[in-house]
Amino acid sequence: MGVGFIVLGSSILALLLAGYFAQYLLPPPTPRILGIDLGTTYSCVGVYHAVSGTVEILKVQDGRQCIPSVVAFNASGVLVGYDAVSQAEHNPKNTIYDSKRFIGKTFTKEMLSNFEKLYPFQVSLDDEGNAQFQLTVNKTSTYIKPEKIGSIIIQTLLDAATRNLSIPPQKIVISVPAEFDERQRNFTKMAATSLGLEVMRVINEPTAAAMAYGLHSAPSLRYIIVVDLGGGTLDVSLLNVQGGMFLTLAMAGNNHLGGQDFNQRLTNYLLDVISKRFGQPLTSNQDRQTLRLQVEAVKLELTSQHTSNISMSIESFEGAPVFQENISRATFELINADLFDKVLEPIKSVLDVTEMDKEEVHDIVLVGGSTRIPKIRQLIQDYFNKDPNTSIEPDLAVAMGVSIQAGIIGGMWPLTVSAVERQTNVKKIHIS
Ligand SMILES: *[C@@H]1O[C@H](CO)[C@@H](O)[C@H](O)[C@H]1NC(C)=O
Ligand SMILES: *[C@@H]1O[C@H](CO)[C@@H](O)[C@H](O)[C@H]1NC(C)=O
Ligand SMILES: *[C@@H]1O[C@H](CO)[C@@H](O)[C@H](O)[C@H]1NC(C)=O
Ligand SMILES: *[C@@H]1O[C@H](CO)[C@@H](O)[C@H](O)[C@H]1NC(C)=O
Ligand SMILES: *[C@@H]1O[C@H](CO)[C@@H](O)[C@H](O)[C@H]1NC(C)=O
Ligand SMILES: *[C@@H]1O[C@H](CO)[C@@H](O)[C@H](O)[C@H]1NC(C)=O
Ligand SMILES: CC(=O)N[C@H]1CO[C@H](CO)[C@@H](O)[C@@H]1O
Repeated sequence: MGVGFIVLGSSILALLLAGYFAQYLLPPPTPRILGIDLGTTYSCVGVYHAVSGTVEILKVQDGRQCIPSVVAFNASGVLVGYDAVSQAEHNPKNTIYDSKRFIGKTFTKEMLSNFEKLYPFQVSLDDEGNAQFQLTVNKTSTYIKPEKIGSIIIQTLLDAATRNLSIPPQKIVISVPAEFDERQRNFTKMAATSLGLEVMRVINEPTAAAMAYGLHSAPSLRYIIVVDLGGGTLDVSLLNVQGGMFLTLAMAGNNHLGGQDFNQRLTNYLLDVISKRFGQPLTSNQDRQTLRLQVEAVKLELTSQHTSNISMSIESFEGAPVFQENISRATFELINADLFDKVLEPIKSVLDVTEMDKEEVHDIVLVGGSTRIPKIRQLIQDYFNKDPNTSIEPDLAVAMGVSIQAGIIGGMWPLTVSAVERQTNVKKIHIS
């Protein structure tokens, strides 16, 4: 088991270290380098503890580990994470999300009209073609750059770490998508260096996920496929690792496939049921919002249960009737069947371009909340005829991996293992 591997190797060392610290009456060292996963939808921070040999993902807001990568501005100040999300509906123009999609990239004027359709906030371009978000707060218009949004999120993670470790950390390791070019990596770094932090290393997210499973200490050459299925995008990377050196061999992805699409299918299905049952369509935004929230809850429940149910009173209909519907996992799978099948496409394409057989892949690492969906796991498992690595929470795998890298760089890692990446010029294949 992946976790077993890490725990076993390091627990022996933990014993040695514990003995060492006891012998010299030293307290265990406080982790000094943070691992930061600055994600498109969620961001998390972790530390590696030398003595216990464990990674701890810190609690950031209200006891929750990861926070939404959302920053909002209003006349009282700046709101981050859950605080920003909870007021988003009332302040859509000044609530910025998805800023990672803009960081370090340049755009043309033609692309702006696209953003107008996609986002409630306003995106404009500076003289160099960098994106900036236009805010209207305190009756004045200001611009804020994507890297500044990144800084605000990192500051929030840093504050949580300072509270937890009681000394302000000054060094971090940060992860970025494998497809980020040098400029995107530089701008991501800047988000941290502008806070006075030293960025010890920038690592690729798939590499981090593989490290979470201890694959950097694999004794011989291994081929790894990392499947990252989040809220709106699917990213697949084929890596190999030998002697702690990671190499990205191929990348493919679909920028329009993820949890939101599965929710939309279920929402549409239920809107249809409502129309038929009550003889009128559901048009009220308020009721649709209630339905959408319940759909998300149903999707989550169906990852562990075989049935789930919706129950809501439809306020906009005469007499506010109750709508109750049981939804089976089979129904959810049926209405999403074609979308689920699409998960295999980029997997096949990374194997195609590298002329590899699926039998040659040693490990399949699943990342991103949507890989919890049992049918998706099963499709991947059937395709490879092998169990994927799932023992680590798919939302935390990247954060755990960067924290391990931070531990290695900080010399906290038991036994000297190394983990480095060789940069390659592999181009991502886009599938839609
Ligand atoms: C997961 O990863 C480890 C490597 O740490 C590997 O040995 C194991 O067989 C993998 N597969 C599963 C299903 O856990
Ligand atoms: C800004 O948002 C916070 C959180 O929603 C709220 O408590 C505060 O009243 C808002 N300030 C203004 C001036 O609207
Ligand atoms: C708006 O003005 C208030 C009071 O001057 C200030 O506290 C707040 O930070 C300002 N908001 C922003 C986003 O600049
Ligand atoms: C640090 O965070 C961990 C995990 O969230 C928690 O168990 C621990 O109690 C925290 N320590 C302090 C001093 O806040
Ligand atoms: C990235 O930053 C480095 C050092 O700060 C600089 O030398 C390099 O030119 C930058 N590259 C790009 C593409 O911005
Ligand atoms: C849903 O299932 C429960 C019991 O499992 C049943 O009592 C209820 O009538 C069902 N509702 C519908 C709308 O089928
Ligand atoms: C998601 C949801 O609403 N689930 C409910 C289904 O019905 C049972 C009892 O009938 C509730 O306990 C669940 O909360």
